[in-house]
Amino acid sequence: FSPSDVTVLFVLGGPGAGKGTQCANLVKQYGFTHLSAGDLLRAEQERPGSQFGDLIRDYIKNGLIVPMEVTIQLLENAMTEALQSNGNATKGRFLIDGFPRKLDQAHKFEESVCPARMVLFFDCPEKVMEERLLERGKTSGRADDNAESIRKRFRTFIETSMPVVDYYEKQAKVVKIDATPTPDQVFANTKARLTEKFG
Ligand code: UP5
Ligand code: MG
Repeated sequence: FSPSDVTVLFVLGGPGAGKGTQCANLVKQYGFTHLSAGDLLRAEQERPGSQFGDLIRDYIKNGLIVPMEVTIQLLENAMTEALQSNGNATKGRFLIDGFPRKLDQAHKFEESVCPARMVLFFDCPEKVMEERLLERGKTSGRADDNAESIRKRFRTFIETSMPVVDYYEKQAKVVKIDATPTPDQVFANTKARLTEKFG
């Protein structure tokens, strides 16, 4: 597909900041196609015959960033599929959740797929994110919702992913939202900020 066929919003924030929760709200309100890079990687890990299963499992458990070729290919495939399959009901509008989380990914995606229109950044203190993830870990079955993996995810977020937010900040593309209130309150603030910016 051509970059002019699509509008992409990146949705960033630390582990457990509420990216997935708010993307679900945005889909209901505005009709986007929601693509979570983490969900796509987990699905690829489970896909019979995938050559990347073991690699993805290992990276996710250790909170490390899977080599970008894998993730970008999965995103591009999912975008192509969405554009072909839903009669383009969402008009090529995509929420890309949890990506890019390393500068090289950001550069590569913008070069080879398309530039992002804006970045929603859900800002949340570690203590709050840790509580949410440990609580979710009681039932999520996610291999990285345990104290040790959570610590590693936080470190990767600070060292590797925050520079991506700073990079887009310099381009004035970031809308930063406090992710600590209730999900409804966070969504209300998100809507207000989007209206402010785009009318
Ligand atoms: N919750 C949500 N909002 C709340 C609120 N306002 N108040 C109270 N509770 C709230 O929410 C997390 C939990 O908190 C839920 O129980 C929710 O009900 C509650 P969620 O909406 O799931 O938050 P989210 O930010 O989506 O958290 P997630 O755990 O998905 O974030 P991560 O960024 O850690 O996970 P992701 O799936 O994106 O990535 C996982 C791993 O995949 C990475 O660590 C990495 O190893 C790999 N990866 C790559 O290698 N490359 C990529 O490009 C992407 C991922
Ligand atoms: Mg998520």
